[in-house]
Amino acid sequence: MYQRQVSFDKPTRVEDSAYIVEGVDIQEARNTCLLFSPKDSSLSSGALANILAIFKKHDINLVHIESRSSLRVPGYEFFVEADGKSGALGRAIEDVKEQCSYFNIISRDYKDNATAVPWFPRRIRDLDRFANQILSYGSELDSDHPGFTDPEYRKRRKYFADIAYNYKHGEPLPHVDYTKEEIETWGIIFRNLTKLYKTHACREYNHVFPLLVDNCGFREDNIPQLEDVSNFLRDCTGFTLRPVAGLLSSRDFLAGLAFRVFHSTQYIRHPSKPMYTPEPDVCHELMGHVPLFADPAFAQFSQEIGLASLGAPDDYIEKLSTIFWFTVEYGLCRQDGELKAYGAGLLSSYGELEYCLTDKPQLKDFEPEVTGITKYPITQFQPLYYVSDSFETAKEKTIKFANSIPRPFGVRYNAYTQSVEVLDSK
Ligand code: HBI
Ligand code: NLE
Ligand code: FE
Repeated sequence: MYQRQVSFDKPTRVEDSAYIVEGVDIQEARNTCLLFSPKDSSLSSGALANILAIFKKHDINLVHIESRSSLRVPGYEFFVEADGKSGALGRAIEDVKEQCSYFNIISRDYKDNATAVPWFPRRIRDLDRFANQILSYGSELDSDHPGFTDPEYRKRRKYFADIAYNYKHGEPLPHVDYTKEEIETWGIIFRNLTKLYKTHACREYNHVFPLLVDNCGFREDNIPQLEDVSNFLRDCTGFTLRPVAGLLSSRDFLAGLAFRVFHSTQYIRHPSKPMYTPEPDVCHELMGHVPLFADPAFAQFSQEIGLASLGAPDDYIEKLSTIFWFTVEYGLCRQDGELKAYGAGLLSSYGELEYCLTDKPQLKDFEPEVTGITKYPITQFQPLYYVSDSFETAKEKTIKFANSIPRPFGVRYNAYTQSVEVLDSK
């Protein structure tokens, strides 16, 4: 993660047809959803039948169909998920489009099709599809990584990457027996951080932390299990954790948040650099992120960023992940006239937590439009932090920004079915 790269030696999964087999994504077409209104669908009752005949002619199965009256045009609107060979699907799409007054494609191949909207998960189970789309596998270390020349550490990283790679939604999170050395590293970080939280962490953090001590085994001599922590979070705000084998694309990582799912690493940083690491590790996820995902307002704020990202164009994903960086990762807030840290990257690094409240860094007020286009370094203490008054204000500002993202439909999360509903209007 010191440098993001795409190639890695990943195991190939063949038992499940949703995954890549011998380099061909046989489910590629299944990732394609279509949202359309047939012309004159208010006048002709056979509008859908005509469309279905076109799919039949091209040998395309529709594995999911929804219909509703359209708010955009007189008559009906349909949302379908198509399954078929991509060439045939392309031809079917051309034919169907001609019959429609409104037509949208949601596809993984959006880069080749200027009118398509990027694919996004609609059911929580769809997050399983990210498992094999990791930018760098957790065991690949760059030559400047402190563990690069440590074979034991590399072996351990491979172990963690493999257990996460094979995880599927609904399974218990893998239980890990940490080594004595790993627990010692955690202990050093735990001891130093807990000395700082009283004075440096925001009040919401300090409210939740003792609950994690009581309920999830947050102790100097114990690295908590993701399963226990995930169950605790589910009870607080419905957030859950998912193990992840490496770095996800920003698009995929943010999409998880729409479902209140946080992709979490499980390995620990190299023992030679406990006070700061640029990579997420189990200390960062548990000490940094977890306490605030237990806070209702913060959970909602995080989910809003996730929902805004679904189907958003690439340049807006960039802005949203920058907003994520300056809030969820490195945010400061003002409480009772004092500056406090709420960003996870600060709350998991005793080096940067101390530094961020000194007079060295520059401070600016959080404004999504400006914050979203700010450049930042990823391997050193931040030169600039953005300050918010509260999670509620940060959320309101972010929702307002999200509404400016061009997207031909709206989305709404249904917590009962853990799925995203695609709406024809915002
Ligand atoms: N992937 N596994 C993982 N963990 C992260 O913290 C993470 C990621 N991908 C992208 C990312 N963070 C951020 O840089 C933002 O782009 C969201
Ligand atoms: N710098 C953080 C730490 O040392 O815990 C991790 C940041 C991950 C984005
Ligand atoms: Fe993080």
